[in-house]
Formats: sequence, structure tokens, C-alpha cells
Amino acid sequence: TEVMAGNQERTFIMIKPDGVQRGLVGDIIQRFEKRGYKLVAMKFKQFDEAHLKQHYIDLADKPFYPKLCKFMSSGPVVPMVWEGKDVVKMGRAMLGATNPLQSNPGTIRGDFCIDLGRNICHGSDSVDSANKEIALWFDKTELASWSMCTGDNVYE
Ligand code: RTP
Repeated sequence: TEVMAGNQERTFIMIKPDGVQRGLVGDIIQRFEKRGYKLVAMKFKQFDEAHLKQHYIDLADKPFYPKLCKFMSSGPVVPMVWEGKDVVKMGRAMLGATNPLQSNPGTIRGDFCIDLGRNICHGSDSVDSANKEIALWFDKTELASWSMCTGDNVYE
């Protein structure tokens, strides 16, 4: 396997149906862009319940699994791949805690959410799950190869 440069870590971020319906797509994308991360792939599409069941397979034994998968397939979502240094951990920090009651103001959830089941975005919790999720949501040919025009201004 290829050796990845330190700034080529990738994460899977997804705007959920509630985030789309509330008109927060632009704001969420903008936060990742402004931070300096690179967009590698993105879709705008409604997916079926079977696909969401696969995405959340690790939660299959939780009581909220069926309603979560049903909600997530109730409207279009925006699955994305973002790339950059420590983007998995930083992505989670930018999203804020899963439960909005614990998400700090300034985070995406801390600024826009009230309810756990309507927390508007998803982010991979490890490099390992990021790789799995990216493979589930995107074909290799859908991952764009391009260079940002940031020169040496984002990374020293
Ligand atoms: P996500 O995958 O969406 O980024 O969230 P997470 O890892 O922070 O949280 P996880 O525990 O994996 O739960 C996934 C999503 O399920 C919903 N949830 N509902 N008790 C409940 O009703 C409950 N618990 C979790 C949340 O929308 C959470 O983001």
C-alpha cells in the first residue's frame, strides 16, 4: 500500500436529511473549506434503507437502529469525503458531541441542534471506520484527484 503524507488522511462526513431540509448544506461545507480541508468527493442523493442499515451496521443491536435508518433514508443526504491533517479527529471536533446537549457552541451541532435524533451530520469516528465508510458510499472513480491553491499557507 501507498505511504500517505501526513496531510492526506481522509474522513467521511455526511449531512443528514434534517441538515439538508433546514438549509444547512452550505454552512457545513463552508466550515470544512475555510478550515483548510480538501473536498475529495460529494453526492446529493436519497439512499434506500438497506444502504443506511449497512452504514450503521455496528449499531444493529441498538433499540434506535430501525428508526435511525428509516430517518436517514427519508430524504436526500450529502455524503462527502474530506482530506487533510488529522481530519478524522478534527472533523469530529467540528461536528461537536453526538448529543446536542453536550455539543459546545461553535461546533456544527452546538450551533444548530437540539435533539439527539436530529443532529444534522455524521462524521467517521476513526481512520478505520472512515476507510470503510468511504468504500461503502463512493466508488474509487468518484474520488477526485486535484490540488488546492493554498500553496504553503495551510501546511508549513
Ligand atoms: P454519527 O455516527 O451520526 O456521527 O454519530 P455518533 O457516532 O456520534 O453517534 P452513534 O452513537 O454512532 O449514533 C449514530 C446516530 O444515531 C442517533 N442516535 N439516536 N438514543 C437514541 O435515540 C440515539 N442515539 C444515537 C444519533 O443521530 C447519532 O448521531
